[in-house]
Amino acid sequence: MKTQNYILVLLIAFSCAMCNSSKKEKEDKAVTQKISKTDNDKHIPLTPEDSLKMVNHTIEVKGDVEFPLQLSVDSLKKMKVVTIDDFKVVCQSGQVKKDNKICKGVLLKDILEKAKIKQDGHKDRNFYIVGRASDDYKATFSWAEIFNNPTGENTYVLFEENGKPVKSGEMILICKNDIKTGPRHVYWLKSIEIYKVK
Ligand SMILES: Nc1nc2c(c(=O)[nH]1)N[C@H]1C(S)=C(S)[C@@H](COP(=O)(O)O)O[C@H]1N2
Ligand SMILES: [Mo]
Repeated sequence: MKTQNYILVLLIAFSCAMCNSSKKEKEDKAVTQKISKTDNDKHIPLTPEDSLKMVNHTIEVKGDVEFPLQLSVDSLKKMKVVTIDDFKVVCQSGQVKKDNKICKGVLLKDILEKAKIKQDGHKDRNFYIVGRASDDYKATFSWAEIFNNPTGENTYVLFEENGKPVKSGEMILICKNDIKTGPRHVYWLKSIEIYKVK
């Protein structure tokens, strides 16, 4: 093969690799850019079309785990489902954003046990867990909070609010015993990432 042809093949292969990021990811990025262009503290109402683009049908459980998972509402329903009463979403400002009488979800702890964090002996406990949304909103938990603290019994992935599927996306990560529950209430949940502290 001539050098010129060889370079051409390389260029094509390279541009194909660059196109690899999924359509969904591109759409998410476009919407996120719209959000971040405006004041980050303000609640920017999205158009129904843009909101729809942020919805994920599955959440990815990944990072330092033995068994990465893709969880849908249906797969959560096959796990141990818990009922959560009187869950209020309170913003850092003190404003009550939501007041749910009854919700259904699965403990984050059960999800992490299913994925099995890659631990090297019993002193290997310094992990952090990030709940990430399509708009790149994030909440962080620690291994100790989930596995050695009452927070572990109060952190859920919700799929139902007041008898109906959740509205902003299909699954929401919540922590019921936070003082202000808004910050670690992650709607449009996309992934749960487990990383070891380096
Ligand atoms: N994906 C995502 N989740 C989020 C937010 C966000 O911007 N994106 N805002 C948080 C904040 S600041 C609050 S108070 C609660 C309620 O926000 P809402 O008023 O947008 O429903 O959700 C939290 N979860
Ligand atoms: Mo908030």
